[in-house]
Amino acid sequence: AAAVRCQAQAEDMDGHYIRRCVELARKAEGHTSPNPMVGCVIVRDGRVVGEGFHPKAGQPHAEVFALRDAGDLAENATAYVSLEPCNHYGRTPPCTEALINAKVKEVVVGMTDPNPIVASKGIEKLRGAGIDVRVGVEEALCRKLNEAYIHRMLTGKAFATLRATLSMNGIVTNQIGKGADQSGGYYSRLVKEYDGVIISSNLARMSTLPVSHEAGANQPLYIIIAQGEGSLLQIPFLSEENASKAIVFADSPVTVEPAGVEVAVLREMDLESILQLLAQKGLCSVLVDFREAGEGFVSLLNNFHEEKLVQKVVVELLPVWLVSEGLSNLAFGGSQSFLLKNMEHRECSDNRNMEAHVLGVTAVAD
Ligand code: AOF
Ligand code: ZN
Repeated sequence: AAAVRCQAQAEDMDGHYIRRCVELARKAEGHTSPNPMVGCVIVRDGRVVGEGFHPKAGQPHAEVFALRDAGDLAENATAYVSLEPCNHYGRTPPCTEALINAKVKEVVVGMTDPNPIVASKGIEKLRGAGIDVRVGVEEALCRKLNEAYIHRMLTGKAFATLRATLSMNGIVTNQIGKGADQSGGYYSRLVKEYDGVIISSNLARMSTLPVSHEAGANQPLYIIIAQGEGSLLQIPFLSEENASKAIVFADSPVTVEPAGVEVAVLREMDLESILQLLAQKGLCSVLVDFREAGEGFVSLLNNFHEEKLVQKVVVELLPVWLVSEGLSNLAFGGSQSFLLKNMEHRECSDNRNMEAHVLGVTAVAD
């Protein structure tokens, strides 16, 4: 019984330290692409002696920072890593070597690395060196952390999230919640988690685009879809200095102002090709922003479901009831809106089908 209890305790500790690895990894959220976010903790005699995370592609991996932090105390210690240690010479030398040289006794791995040049070879290498390796601790959490990286590795496409703002009566609007684009606002919080944001040329033509104002926050690449444009597209939110923060996908040649913005002319403007091209450029995740979406932009989503091109949907529900002309489900400009207040939500489950979770939202009319 004592042995069983002891093992249960060890498993608890494994989970505890891998959760800490994930927390550390997240410190670099938005900065690691095309690399994954990875965290590492070194524990000796029940005490944390080193911690580290991968800050940015090209820089050392999480294990290296944690081993440096631990120094000589890494000998005979247990290393916890949210992702399998690499076993290849990439931009940096293999982490398996660093762990072996540091003489750690055990390695606990959250999940194996889907990168075909790693894929379990790291684990084999460590085991071959006589290190005890446990794999698959808090695996679901580790997968969630790097869902975009994993998706790109397995499909060669960027992970796509659709976002839209809806009125209470379900009309897609071009507004974002008041203050939503301010530092810490919902939109800027969302944007900094993505490597890129796909927007319509209509939105790009508007004066300012919300970006994250937080110091050091990731600024995404703006991917502008220009269909049936004239010969000139002006993008007021960009200057020549930050022209590299955008790329235009157009269906015919177009001159872009400011100069210096990359333009890619695609004969067929489909979401699949766009997500492949973005993955090749090293983007793991993109947010598809629906504001000011015209018909061409909306048609990008034809077949997205069959082709499994979209992985997630995010909506922001505004406390307004919109009365739009002709009852279209897209409302811009001149529509009338009634402001509501005291919004509340609760999750309601359909008893016949437990998979269906419905969010019930109420708000008070003035
Ligand atoms: C680890 N620890 O912290 C990370 C790993 O170009 P490189 O040398 O940075 O290698 C990138 C690959 O290494 C990346 O695609 C992924 O397979 C792995 N990332 N591995 O052991 C880390 N970031
Ligand atoms: Zn590595």
